[in-house]
Amino acid sequence: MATANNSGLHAHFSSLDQPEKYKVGIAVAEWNDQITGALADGAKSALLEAGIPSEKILLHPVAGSYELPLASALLLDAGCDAVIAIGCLIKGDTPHFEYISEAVTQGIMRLNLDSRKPVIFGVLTTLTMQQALDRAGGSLGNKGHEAAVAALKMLKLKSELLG
Ligand code: RBF
Repeated sequence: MATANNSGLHAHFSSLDQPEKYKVGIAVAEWNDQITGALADGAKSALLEAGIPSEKILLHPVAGSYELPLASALLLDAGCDAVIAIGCLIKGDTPHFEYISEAVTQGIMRLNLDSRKPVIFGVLTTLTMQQALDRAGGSLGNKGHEAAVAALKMLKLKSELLG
């Protein structure tokens, strides 16, 4: 069952050392832009709160969620230390939802392992618009903000392990 706070996701995050040295990309799908805009705002504010300078946050729109893996790869090529991929897939009457969800999930995971850089899955896959609204600043918080916190945690882990 969904809860407002999924067991203290943020509980053990202490701040990133030297946040000013990091460049972070945000790729945002334009499909369902009422949702993805709110998620991107949440992600950006989490990065700013952590001390990443605004000029080092590269926010780029793409048409839809299917484009997120390539856009994320290009942002890594452009020197980003981490990328947050933001989209919103809402299940319709045809199987597109399953095809796109599967492709994006696999594409983003592959990028993580191939690049050894965090590429965070900030894609809502919901059955209804209301479920998406609840997770984009509504009753269940802002999953874009949580996605950015996940990116910060991975950058911290990488710096602790590898310097
Ligand atoms: N992109 C999304 O980000 N969310 C959607 O809910 C979504 N629904 C789509 C439904 C159909 C039938 C199609 C053909 C595309 C949809 N897309 C959606 C766009 C998709 O991610 C991609 O931008 C386009 O297929 C172009 O490659």
